[in-house]
Amino acid sequence: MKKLTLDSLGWDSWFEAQARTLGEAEIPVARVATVDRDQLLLVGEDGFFRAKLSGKYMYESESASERPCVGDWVCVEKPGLDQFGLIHKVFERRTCLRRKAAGDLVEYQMIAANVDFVIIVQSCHYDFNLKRLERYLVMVKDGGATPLILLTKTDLVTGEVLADQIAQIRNAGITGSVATLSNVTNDGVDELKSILSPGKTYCFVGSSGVGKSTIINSLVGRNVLDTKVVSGTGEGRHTTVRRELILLENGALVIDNPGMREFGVFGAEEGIGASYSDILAKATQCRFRDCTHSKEPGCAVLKALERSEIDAEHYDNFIKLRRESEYYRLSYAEKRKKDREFGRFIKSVKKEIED
Ligand SMILES: Nc1nc2c(ncn2[C@@H]2O[C@H](COP(=O)(O)OP(=O)(O)OP(=O)(O)O)[C@@H](O)[C@H]2O)c(=O)[nH]1
Ligand SMILES: [Mg+2]
Ligand SMILES: [Zn+2]
Repeated sequence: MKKLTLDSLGWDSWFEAQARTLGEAEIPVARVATVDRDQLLLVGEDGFFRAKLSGKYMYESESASERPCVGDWVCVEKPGLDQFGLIHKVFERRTCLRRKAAGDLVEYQMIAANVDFVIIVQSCHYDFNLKRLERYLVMVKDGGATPLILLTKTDLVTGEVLADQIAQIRNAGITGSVATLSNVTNDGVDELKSILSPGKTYCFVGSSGVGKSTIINSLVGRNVLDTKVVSGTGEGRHTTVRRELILLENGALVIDNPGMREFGVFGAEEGIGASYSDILAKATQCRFRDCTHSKEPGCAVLKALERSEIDAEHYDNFIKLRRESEYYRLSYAEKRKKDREFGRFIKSVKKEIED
């Protein structure tokens, strides 16, 4: 592998200024390419290598959002060849992409750090949704990156449908750049390539199955990422499971992401699924599909609770978390409608995209 420079990996004066305050002349730094539980893949001047968090860092970092995520810059000690590097510090992020974490109204889940542009991908075939697009725009703005909108699968719709979707975006007052492409006919792929600059980081987000990994494979020119055929309605099944930083030939850096349904709420429900699989398994046997498992007749969860097949405290936590997640969704919807502050926020987002 040819020698990389830190600049080519996205290092800039923002990080340089932090490095100087650390007071050491030669601090080995690297960028996080992938996080796999407690193991990380880093990329530095000598290429890719594995690392872990130092015990001290683990101990001192109080919240999950302080832990390194893809795109972060870290200080890392490299004990020797074939050994894990040890991460001592995570640099303050210049920008980030984040969403509300499960069951917590304050904590955020980091999606990616230090991204310059977030490419919001929607497929014009079944996936296009203006409200969701606006929510993505708000999320991108919140983290300080610049949004780019990309409509995929143009081969599956007529020109009229596509034109109508673009008109809907414009009528909503969103004036930023909207790119369109088809991975089948390759229409628009070169145009997308031409807007990616060396040393800049582009993070792809959007629902599962819209073609994020397919585009990145096409940009790389090789199948570096898994993709999977989706059902007739375009519904995906979460082929990508990991966030990953990839270096393109032209020097641009791209981050692939697993599909997101609705951030915030989705984050919460994902968390519920992982920790409460026993309750969710029972819930499939409830009489009503929209059972809240609190009072309904024929509720299999309540029955299991009565028989002590489910722990009472575990059940209480589940209900509490569910309520918080619903509360969050409601408050979000209400904000959208009533809160004038939020209206102004949306306007400032749109203004920012115009500028
Ligand atoms: N017709 C058509 N199919 C496409 C296009 N782009 C991608 N696909 C297909 O859509 C399916 C899903 O593509 P992926 O790239 O795996 O989607 P993804 O967004 O990475 O999905 P997740 O990893 O689950 O988030 C694959 O079968 C692709 O071949 C396109 O422009 N047109
Ligand atoms: Mg994918
Ligand atoms: Zn129930």
